[in-house]
Amino acid sequence: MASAAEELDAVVVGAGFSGLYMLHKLQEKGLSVKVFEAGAEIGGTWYWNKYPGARCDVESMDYSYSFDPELEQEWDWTEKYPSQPEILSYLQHVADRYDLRKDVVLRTRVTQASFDESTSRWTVRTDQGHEVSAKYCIMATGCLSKPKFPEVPGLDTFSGPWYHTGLWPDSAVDFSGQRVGVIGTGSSGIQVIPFVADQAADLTVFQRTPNYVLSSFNGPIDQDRVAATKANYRQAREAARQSIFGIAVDMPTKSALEVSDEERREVYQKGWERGHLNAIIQAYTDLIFNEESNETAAEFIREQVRAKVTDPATAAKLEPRGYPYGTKRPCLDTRYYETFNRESVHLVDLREEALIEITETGVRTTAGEYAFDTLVIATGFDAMTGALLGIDITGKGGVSLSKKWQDGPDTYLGLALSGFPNLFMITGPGSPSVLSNMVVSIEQHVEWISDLIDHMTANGHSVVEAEATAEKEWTDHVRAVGDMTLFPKADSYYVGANVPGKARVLMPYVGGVGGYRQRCDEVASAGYAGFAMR
Ligand code: FAD
Ligand code: N01
Repeated sequence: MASAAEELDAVVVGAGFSGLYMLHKLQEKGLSVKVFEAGAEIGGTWYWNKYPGARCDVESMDYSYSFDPELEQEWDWTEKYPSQPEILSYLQHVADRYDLRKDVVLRTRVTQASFDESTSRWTVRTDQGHEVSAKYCIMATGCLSKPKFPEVPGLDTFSGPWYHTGLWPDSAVDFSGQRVGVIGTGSSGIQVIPFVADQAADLTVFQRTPNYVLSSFNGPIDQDRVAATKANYRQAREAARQSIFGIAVDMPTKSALEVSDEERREVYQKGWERGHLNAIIQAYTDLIFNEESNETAAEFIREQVRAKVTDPATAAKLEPRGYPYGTKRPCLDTRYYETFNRESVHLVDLREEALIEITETGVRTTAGEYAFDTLVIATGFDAMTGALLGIDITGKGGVSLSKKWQDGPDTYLGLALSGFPNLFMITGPGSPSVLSNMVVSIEQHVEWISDLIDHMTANGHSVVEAEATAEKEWTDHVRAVGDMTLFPKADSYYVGANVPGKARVLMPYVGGVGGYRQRCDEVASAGYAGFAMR
């Protein structure tokens, strides 16, 4: 006889920044909660992406939880931009400090979640045979957690080892003396390439689209900055919460076309030397709205590439062109462009010779074959919807999420879905998510969901569901705001273009984290307008 499903108040899927904080909030309420995590350790992104060179490109003092002033005072970051091991140990500290691990089930992937209309509860099943019944189902599955592989055939035939940056093994990989091929030059590729080059006998980089890569000027954290921030952390956090990208910067007041070439160059140069993701894109009011303005910043960055790369032909291939700056996620590097000055490093431009297949011995393009001992796959993720659609989720009337989202992900505030009561997403499509300092967005989502649960408890409600009209209005708004910008112009993962067959719609909300927060607060103050409760 099948045993009865375990009854819980809430199931959380994923134990990264989102799932851990959600768990903490639910534990504080005294609710029974289980977190299922596919990985062998907590940490999410910072557990899986252990490739050499992996680090954050939001400054450590900003890329951290703000919910407990004691936590932010007691933790000491060592670098301006924290490395993957440092962020992972921070999250491990958080898990231990708030006694979170007791409710986390590791090495367990949720495969199915279905809403039972007769009981108004979610039944959640895992690949380890769990079946639990929960009132709330909270997806903290991550925007960049489902790895994407090159669409060409043959990876399974390659005779040497290969590593996807997003599935890096726990033990160190030694590239010494090897011929290595790296496919992909997004944020992961540009981070791993210099470190592979340090060890490999020979490295070939396969680039399909050159990226806009700014220098990070990373180094030991500035202790004056630490002291100043710790003395004023509340104001700093508030400024981040009200900002556009979750990072407080001085807001621009002028168009890039309003100032002289000389003044603009000076501003971009200062931005460049600041080593900050937003220093150039937020230097003028119109860089993400106006192509002509954008081109001034794009050309400034191309000049830096030409200055750094000694071989003009290689520099020309590395110069980012064909899409506006900032419309694919820009990168911050450590020695990326300089790496191409090494004799052992070669660049293959896949716009000149297309990738055909991976073979037993290497990689074949339309121009010929390249032999390798090891491959590094840095081809990114099925972003924003991939992890959610990786679970067989069915709502009211047995309608699946994949059917609901066949033309693109409609959501209410990126947090909830009509037809899927009591299910919430953290950093779902339709929220600022990947366009923000994600910890700022994550905290806002978790706190908003937590408040909604309190509201339901206080009012004796057991079911909450986004109304279809509210969902449509929000989704239309997300797309309308997106269409005012240059974002739809690039074939980015923001629009699903990196995954063949995926609906092409701009998934993150580009209206800014401050404006988004205000809208969420208004919805809550209006008694959760756009939600039906009973
Ligand atoms: P994740 O950290 O992705 O955690 C989600 C977890 O859910 C994963 O552990 C996954 O295993 C688990 N999961 C998914 N599906 C299932 C399932 N079906 N069953 C069980 N478990 C499941 N953001 C920034 O703001 N700044 C940065 O500088 C930055 N750098 C990044 C660098 C890298 C290499 C990557 C990949 C992302 C980076 N990001 C950055 C984005 C980063 O993902 C977020 O900042 C943040 O860590 C997301 O936390 P999360 O908990 O929402 O998701
Ligand atoms: O993935 P990506 P990522 N054949 O999608 C190429 C965060 N992150 O893992 O641009 C050949 O950006 C693809 O080419 P193209 C951050 O949010 C942050 O690097 O599609 N090439 C591209 O060059 C980031 O944005 C950090 O033409 C193929 C690359 O692979 C997000 O995670 C570090 C291909 C994929 O780039 C994802 O970054 C790491 C194919 N079939 C990650 N398919 C920080 O620094 C794809 N490519 C904070």
